[in-house]
Amino acid sequence: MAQKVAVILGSDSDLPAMESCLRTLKTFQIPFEAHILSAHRTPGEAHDFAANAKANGFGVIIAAAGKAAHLAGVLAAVTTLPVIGVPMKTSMMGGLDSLLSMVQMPKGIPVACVAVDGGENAAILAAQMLALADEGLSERLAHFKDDLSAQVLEKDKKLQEGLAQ
Ligand code: RP5
Repeated sequence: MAQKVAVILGSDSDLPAMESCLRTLKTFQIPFEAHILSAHRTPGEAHDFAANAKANGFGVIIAAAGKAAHLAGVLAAVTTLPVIGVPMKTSMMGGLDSLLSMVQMPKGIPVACVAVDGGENAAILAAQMLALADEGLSERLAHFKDDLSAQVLEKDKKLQEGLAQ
């Protein structure tokens, strides 16, 4: 059975920024669960989820959090699954607090950190990880990248047509 992705939100206030992540996982037909679990408000539940995630059929964990965003690191501390952190935009310099909290993990416990509010890229990166052992998913990713290229080439074509007028 295909491995699932776990999307952990530090708060329900993170959900609007993470809708694109959930939508992208659906687009790639990746089974996932989404949960609200906080490193500081529900530390026991967050710990237990990550510690049991591999046994429960998850292949990747995506963790979205803002401000002192230690959620991804706390989850990564108790699992060997790859953890992708999504720093949430905040009122402090556009989310620099969240970004540094995630990306500056001390050695030994890595977190793969995407851009501030980069939920869509987190889903694509998770897809690429799972695609290592899933040929169908690998083909869907290849089509996705072909589509991206085609869109850019079409835009360039229109630009050239406009410039020639
Ligand atoms: C973090 O604090 C959450 O991930 C959220 O981004 C931020 C604010 O949370 P709320 O006060 O809106 O619940 O834990």
